[in-house]
Amino acid sequence: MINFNNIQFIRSYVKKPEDLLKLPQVIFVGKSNVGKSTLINEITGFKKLAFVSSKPGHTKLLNFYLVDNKFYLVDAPGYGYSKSNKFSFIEYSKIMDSYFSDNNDLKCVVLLIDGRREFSNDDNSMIEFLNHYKINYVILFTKVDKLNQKEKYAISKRIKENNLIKENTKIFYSNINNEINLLDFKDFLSSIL
Ligand SMILES: Nc1nc2c(ncn2[C@@H]2O[C@H](COP(=O)(O)OP(=O)(O)OP(=O)(O)O)[C@@H](O)[C@H]2O)c(=O)[nH]1
Ligand SMILES: [Mg+2]
Repeated sequence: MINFNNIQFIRSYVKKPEDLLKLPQVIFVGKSNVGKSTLINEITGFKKLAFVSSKPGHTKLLNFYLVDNKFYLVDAPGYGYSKSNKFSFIEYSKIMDSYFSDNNDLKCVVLLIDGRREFSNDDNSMIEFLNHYKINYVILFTKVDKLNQKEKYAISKRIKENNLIKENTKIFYSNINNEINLLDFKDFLSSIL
């Protein structure tokens, strides 16, 4: 079992690091402001470990954390924020292409989607990319604490209607007010490493 509270920030990188231990990696990707950094803080129990911002586009580099000396958790920059943003799509693609290419340590991509929103074109491009390169991924819906029952039901409908998502894709939900929700997600991470 992994002790998620035993976590250490390694450093930020602009491309796939070459100076790390040979350990498995899990990366959190998704639209800017979806809650990637928040999720890192939630699962590790350290509220201020990864920088959370109410303004989109905060994380601009690949931030590596070492969890329990067993695997690296990677906080990726967000995509899809306004075109005028200083952090351009080109920069984003450069960082991510370098990260994904020939990365044998990558065990799983966690694609975060805001539970209140439809899949964006960028979300769908990411799913297509992951399917195309046969990269193992799961989907985690965030901000479900803001949803009522009907809106929660709409999520399952959206998954069914999105024909890019394979039938056996694992789906998780996060709710920052209820950590118990993340237990199955942590069990899943422990099981794939
Ligand atoms: N209510 C609620 N708010 C959340 C949740 N997850 C994240 N937030 C809020 O959403 C905002 C953005 O969260 P971040 O964790 O900084 O998002 P990010 O995906 O890391 O954003 P970038 O670094 O810009 O890509 C913050 O104000 C968080 O408090 C959630 O599950 N529920
Ligand atoms: Mg962030």
